[in-house]
Amino acid sequence: MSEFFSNIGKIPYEGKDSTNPLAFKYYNPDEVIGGKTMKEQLKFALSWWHTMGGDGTDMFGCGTTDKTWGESEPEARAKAKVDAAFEIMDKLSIDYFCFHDRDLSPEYGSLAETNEKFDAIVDYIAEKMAADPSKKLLWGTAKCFDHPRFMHGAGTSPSADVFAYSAAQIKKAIDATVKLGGKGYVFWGGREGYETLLNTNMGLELDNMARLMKMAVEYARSIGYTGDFYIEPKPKEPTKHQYDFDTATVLGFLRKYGLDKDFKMNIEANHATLAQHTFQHELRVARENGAFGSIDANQGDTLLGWDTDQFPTNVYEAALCMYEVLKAGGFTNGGLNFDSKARRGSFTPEDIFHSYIAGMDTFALGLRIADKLISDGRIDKFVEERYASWTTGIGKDIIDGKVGMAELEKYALEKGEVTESLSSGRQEMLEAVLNNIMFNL
Ligand code: XLS
Ligand code: NI
Ligand code: NI
Repeated sequence: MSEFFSNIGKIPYEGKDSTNPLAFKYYNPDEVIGGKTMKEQLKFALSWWHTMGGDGTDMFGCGTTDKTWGESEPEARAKAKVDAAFEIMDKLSIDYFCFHDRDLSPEYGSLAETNEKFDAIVDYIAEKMAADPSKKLLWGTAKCFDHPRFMHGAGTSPSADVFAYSAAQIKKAIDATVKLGGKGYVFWGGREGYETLLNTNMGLELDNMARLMKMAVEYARSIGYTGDFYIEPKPKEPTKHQYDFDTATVLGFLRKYGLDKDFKMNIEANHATLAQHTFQHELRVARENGAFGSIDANQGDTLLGWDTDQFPTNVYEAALCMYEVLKAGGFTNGGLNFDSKARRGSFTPEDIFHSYIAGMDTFALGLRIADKLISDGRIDKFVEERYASWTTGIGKDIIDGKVGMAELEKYALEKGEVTESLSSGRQEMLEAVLNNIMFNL
């Protein structure tokens, strides 16, 4: 088998003083941080669609980088992609990957033929994984948004035939996920949303989306799948109104349809900001609701209003993200998938490596800072003290359910003005504490 990146060797960890662009400065896979190795804490994953398929095409022009992997025929190319992906993962010390079915193998003439060719590639990946058990599938998903048949949605299509086709495609993607030992299956509502309510039966569409998810869970469990299902919230793009707007919206949906036991969140940084939330907000909402699952690591651009899927380099955001991950007890079935693409102008093969090194080092720094933030304790202690009134006296009585409206009225009347019970929120001081920890590594 030929080497695709013969000018690039295994990326070493050289530490923060290294100036070698093809070395990690902060990601030291076997170093223990917060009780686990960095490799176990971060669980980095390669995204098959951006890394193996994305050629820089945008709405103003064709691709700028060659992702044909030296093969013109689709079957040979799909195989070459597998070889190249394993080489990239190996050289970058990435253990996990994520795929859409069609990233692995494209559509052919009929669904039967498409499935047959897809199975062959999945078998080929299984062979490669058997030869190198360090390579694992983080999650799989089905690309039910690309082909024209999905123009009005998949599970939310007005056409029952499209719904059935989507179910067939998802069944196959679940089979592949299970076969490759994946512990996650993602539903990102590609075109599950609407453009105008003038043509939309919102109630039926949401009921149907839940029906499809329920069937998927039942099927997967019936073939022995024990992993998690994730919904990946996103507020808009491609449709104007995506149903899975943000974590809070998705939680309401899951609870309404009794799906909350099987589903967790796959939180993507750029989707959080598109919903006008911070990345940390989305992670916190998921964590507080026991629904934190996995992460799509990337970042948007504050000046642009779409999903730019940039490789993450914002250390501040990564630190606050990893703080939430550590507070959630770390990843279980989930991990950090780089749903990120090199900029269109970063078109050389080496840019794949530079991009991942930048993203991985950013999250390695984030982990180091978050661990320090927790062991330093100033922030957590401040928050604890801010809520101290809930641990004794009337606060404790409220929490213990010992008082109602009448008792609280009596208490307030006796107490008089309560403004003095408040203390400063000290936001600026806390931001300075975070900076102090960040730049004291
Ligand atoms: C698109 C989504 C997509 C999902 C997987 O915005 O991020 O890539 O992660 O379908
Ligand atoms: Ni994503
Ligand atoms: Ni996205």
